[in-house]
Amino acid sequence: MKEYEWNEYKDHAIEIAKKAGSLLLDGFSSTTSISNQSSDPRHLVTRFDLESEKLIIDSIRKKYPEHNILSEETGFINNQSHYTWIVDPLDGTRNFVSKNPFFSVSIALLYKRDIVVGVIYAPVLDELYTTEKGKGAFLNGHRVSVSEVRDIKKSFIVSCEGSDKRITRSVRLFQGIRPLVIDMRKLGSAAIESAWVASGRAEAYVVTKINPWDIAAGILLVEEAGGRVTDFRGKKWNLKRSDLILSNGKIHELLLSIVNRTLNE
Ligand code: LIP
Repeated sequence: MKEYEWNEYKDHAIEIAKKAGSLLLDGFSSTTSISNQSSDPRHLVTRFDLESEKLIIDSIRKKYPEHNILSEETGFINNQSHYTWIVDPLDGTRNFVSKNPFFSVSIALLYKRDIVVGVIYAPVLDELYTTEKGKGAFLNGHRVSVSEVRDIKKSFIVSCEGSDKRITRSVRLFQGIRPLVIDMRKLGSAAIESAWVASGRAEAYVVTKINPWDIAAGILLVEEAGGRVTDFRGKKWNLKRSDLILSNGKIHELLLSIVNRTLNE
């Protein structure tokens, strides 16, 4: 695979993330109330999730009709390709509905088992995070890197329960980690939380049961920013691994042992 090809895919992901972001921005700014389109009241889906997803999927299908797409609301479109686009058309729907600006569009491209492109766009913040395998991580065109903090006591951690509805483990993780660090917060968008690790705003993101569309772009972003991503057993990410630590690398081993001690107590 030639390098310039990843670049072409990244440019396309940027173009559609920005278009989807501007659609979301219109919805966010409008005064009309936003209803849940899902029959399951625990799963929040607005018309903006669906419109953003349609825009992104239509655009990918037009340009790369032979590729697979895994998207939050539509599921898996399997064309038996080595390429799979992983899409969250609106990550942080709860924030969006509550008029909290921490929401984003997240688009990643998987080639075989490797994430090769990642784009996260937070339209209200006007922050565009981009990455391509082997080429570094960028925020609005400026290179970013993970933080240099090595001391857990000086670490700022972001966290969420992903799709873990029982939240027992995330409550225990808060009890186990929070007393040891500067602060531990939930921002409400996994993509933004991982982007914060990549850009050095947080030392780590600890998450249980996260779905691939929430995290795929963020994983490559953190790795390309010099960080480390593993599951709670220290194993490399794959589509089936959902309990994850994304960190600056320096506090990773210690955080792994704290997480395991806390959950196995
Ligand atoms: C959300 C995540 C958020 C997590 C939620 C949910 P959605 O994604 O990004 O951080 O706590 O459980 O998965 O559903 O808004 O795309």
